Amino acid sequence: MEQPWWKKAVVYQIYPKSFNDTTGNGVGDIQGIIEKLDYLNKLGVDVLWLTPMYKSPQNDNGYDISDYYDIHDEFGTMQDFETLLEETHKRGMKLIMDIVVNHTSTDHQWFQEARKSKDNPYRDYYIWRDPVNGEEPTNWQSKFGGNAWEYDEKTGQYYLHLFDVTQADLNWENEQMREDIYEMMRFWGEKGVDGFRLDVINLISKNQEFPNDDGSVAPGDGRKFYTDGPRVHEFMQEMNREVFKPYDLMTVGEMSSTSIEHCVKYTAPDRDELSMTFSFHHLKVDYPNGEKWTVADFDFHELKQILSRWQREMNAGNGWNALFWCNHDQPRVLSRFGDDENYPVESGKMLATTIHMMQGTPYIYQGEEFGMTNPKFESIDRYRDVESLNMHEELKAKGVSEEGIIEILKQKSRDNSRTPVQWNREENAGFTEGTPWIDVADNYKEINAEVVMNKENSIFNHYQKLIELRKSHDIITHGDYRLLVPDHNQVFAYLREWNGEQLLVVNNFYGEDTTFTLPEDVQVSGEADILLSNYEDSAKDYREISLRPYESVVYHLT
Ligand code: TEU
Repeated sequence: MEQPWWKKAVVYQIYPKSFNDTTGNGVGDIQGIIEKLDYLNKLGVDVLWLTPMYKSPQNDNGYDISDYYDIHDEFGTMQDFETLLEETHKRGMKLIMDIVVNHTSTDHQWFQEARKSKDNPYRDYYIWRDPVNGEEPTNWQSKFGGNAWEYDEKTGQYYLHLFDVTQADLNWENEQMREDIYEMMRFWGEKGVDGFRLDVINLISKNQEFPNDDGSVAPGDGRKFYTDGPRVHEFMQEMNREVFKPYDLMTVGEMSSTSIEHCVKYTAPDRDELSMTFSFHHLKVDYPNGEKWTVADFDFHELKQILSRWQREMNAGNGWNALFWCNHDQPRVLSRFGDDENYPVESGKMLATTIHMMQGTPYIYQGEEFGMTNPKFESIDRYRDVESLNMHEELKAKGVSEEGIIEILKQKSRDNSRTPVQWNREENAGFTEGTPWIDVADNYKEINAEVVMNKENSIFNHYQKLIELRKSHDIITHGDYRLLVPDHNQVFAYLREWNGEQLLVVNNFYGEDTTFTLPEDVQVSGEADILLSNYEDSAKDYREISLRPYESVVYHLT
């Protein structure tokens, strides 16, 4: 059977606001992306994903869209966008847009109409409920803090916002609203975009009874009433029929608190829903008891178990994973699961290998390819993210000290990944000639794309090789997966098997030496070649390996 092209592709995520500014206003723009297309081509990625660039008041950096048909002024014009698309295609790459259809900005014309009166034709495009005993209709919490319902004086009802109060949830029960959304998506399909990343798409179908949450997970959690909700698969199939199929689009759904069972359903080819899904369970291994807002080490065993389960069970169900460590909502992986001070190059490469040798479509987040780190901002005035600012207030109200809050934000804030891309040693790391909207990390003179590109055996080279390997070795795409030495306290090793070939991937996740012994029940065949390693002289004999700090080796056995 012919496989879809995106099964062998590697995607690069661009957060335009922090990518490259050509106008000097301190905010990245579309022309800035065009300037760097050759750089991206050199890296070897196949697809670019741009986070939202539509018109928006930018309360949540563009995830609050006020006009789906227009480009936000600071980023440029529709003409710029068309040029970007053309230039991307000229270089043999594809481009996917980020689309947010769980909610719109409250500045969107639909919401402006909807709030006017209860009988406005757009009223039902959103989710309105009467007060219950003079209070919020349910106790559900917003993901950015506080109750998820906002009272609107004019009509005396509450509207639902699972995120910021300026991000009103759309009512997917309304057929006309759905048709308007599909029409808008077709507009971008007509322009020639190659696909969509669908923001929190598994939250669009809400339990229509809107019950209170009894607090079994956390007080007022609410997630069980809208996560992978009652009609979500039906809506995905409808969207596929109306938009994805006719334009032959690649699609990746961002799935909040989902399950493997649902992700198999979203992505199994015979169900005609999505191409692949992002899930986040492996990025909660430093949330003790589910609590993100605390300083914590990560649980290495849990990390291995979660990634391995998703590898095995998605494969078994014919589903397809999007593979990633970083995005614009997550801290930098090098600071999180690696060692950004003592072993930045070794651990950066090791982490890349761990995820890129798995089955799925890998995503690289801007700056990851040359080892960007968390900026470690020491005071609240350097943070910009709405979630971080809200949490600062919430934690303060709970009595956490200012220093304590900063320690948490240094580890957990979404701004950790949103600082400007460090292009070179010049002022503001070459990102802007003006004042950047958020500070550049202090380490830009040592860690930047230019320095790294001029070094042999750099992290950048390592990413290039990983991308090439995926193209030249089908086993990476098709092979079965087996976790080895699950109880080892330092080593994350796995075996891929396909068509009489094997890949043995061995990673030391810590800064101390250790050894790996191939389990006796593993049947290995023939000769081993080292496909990739992060030390020059890794051991050829894979049966018993002494591993140095963060050492990572990929053996190909044929
Ligand atoms: O994120 C969805 C989401 O649930 C998160 O990863 C969120 O950032 C996290 O729960 C906060 O702790 C998507 C976008 O990627 C994010 O940037 C947006 O803010 C959010 O949706 C709302 O559109």
